[in-house]
Amino acid sequence: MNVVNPVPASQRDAFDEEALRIARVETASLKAPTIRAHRLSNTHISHKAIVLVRITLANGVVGYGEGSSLGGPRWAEESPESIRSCIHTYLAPVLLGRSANRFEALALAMSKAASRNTAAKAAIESALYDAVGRSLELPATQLLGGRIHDSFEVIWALASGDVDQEIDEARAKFAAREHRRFKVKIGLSDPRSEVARLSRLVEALPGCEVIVDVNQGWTVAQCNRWIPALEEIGIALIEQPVAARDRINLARITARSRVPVMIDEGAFDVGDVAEAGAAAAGTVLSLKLVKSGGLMEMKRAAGVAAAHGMELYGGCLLESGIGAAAHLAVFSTLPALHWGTEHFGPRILTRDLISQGLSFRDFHITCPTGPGLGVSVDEDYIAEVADGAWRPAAA
Ligand code: MUC
Ligand code: MG
Repeated sequence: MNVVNPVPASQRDAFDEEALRIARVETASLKAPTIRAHRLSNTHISHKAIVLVRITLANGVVGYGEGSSLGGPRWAEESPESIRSCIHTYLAPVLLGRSANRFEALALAMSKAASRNTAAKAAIESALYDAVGRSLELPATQLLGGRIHDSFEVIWALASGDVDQEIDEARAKFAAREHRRFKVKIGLSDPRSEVARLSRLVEALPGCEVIVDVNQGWTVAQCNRWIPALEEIGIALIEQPVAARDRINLARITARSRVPVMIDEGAFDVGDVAEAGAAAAGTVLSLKLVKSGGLMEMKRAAGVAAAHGMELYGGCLLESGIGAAAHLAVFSTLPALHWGTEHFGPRILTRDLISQGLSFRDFHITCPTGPGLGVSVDEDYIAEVADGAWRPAAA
């Protein structure tokens, strides 16, 4: 049978790679204030340091990406300063002039130009998906396999360390039908007092689910002693209790615990995920762009974890609406995101960097549907909180 394409070849050629060439790569660094101090085992913040990437294509279309870090180089090796300098010195020069739609080739070029530096690479790749999606008038999800999910249950993190404040905060979120799952940051003080804090929280929040993130704060001995107490009070999930490098002990802890254990800082790239999966170091994986180094790579990490029977959790590093949208673009194309997502970052900022595109309703966050990442970036507010204005990278 002859298949006749009704569109003439000249019009079919609307997909113009010349128009999609990367003409400019710029970065800005921001200090966006948060609504309260956010305390983790190894750092605390009262403003969020953000690196933004703005990529302009030959057709004039602009895309945005976000590079996240926490407490400078504390949560992981990358800091706002290193993210910016890596982009300007090593990544932008291998991208400028090339077609932005060649996502895999550009990721390869970036991996040859710099090892790791995953937050920097993720920021760039987010901006590429945004710019290409906007150029083709397609949501980024369409370039990632197409959407399966429209929204996810969204977790809120309690991290002031003051239990009365945390109870009030959680009750207000629950009453507003914004959140009913809460992640509590522990590993900051002695485990006995933290278990008492958790016990009060669980009691004060009927109808809610409480999970904990130890951020590598416990020794193996502390895990053996205190995880049974977490189980007793009904904690639903335990995130990264021991040091990131210690997958052997994480596997032992996972095998002993009846509460599911999630690996976060201990698994960055797909190789880490494969090793963690094979060793059963955690039965849940936290997915983060800053760990995977890009949208496509995060999707691959999800596939590898799922092949090892791991459940998936939509992690964050307190990104604004720009970073949240990039994560949601990938999450919404995954067969399953068992634990929902914790992209509360847009709400921990006193004001988000986007003016529209995301909504929090009925305990869920709704995935954007517009072209590219589907969010409208608020350049005026960005200028207000910039501590390093937009700077172009040289070829
Ligand atoms: C982490 O380790 O998960 C994400 C949420 C939060 O409160 O801290 C971050 C980092
Ligand atoms: Mg974590």
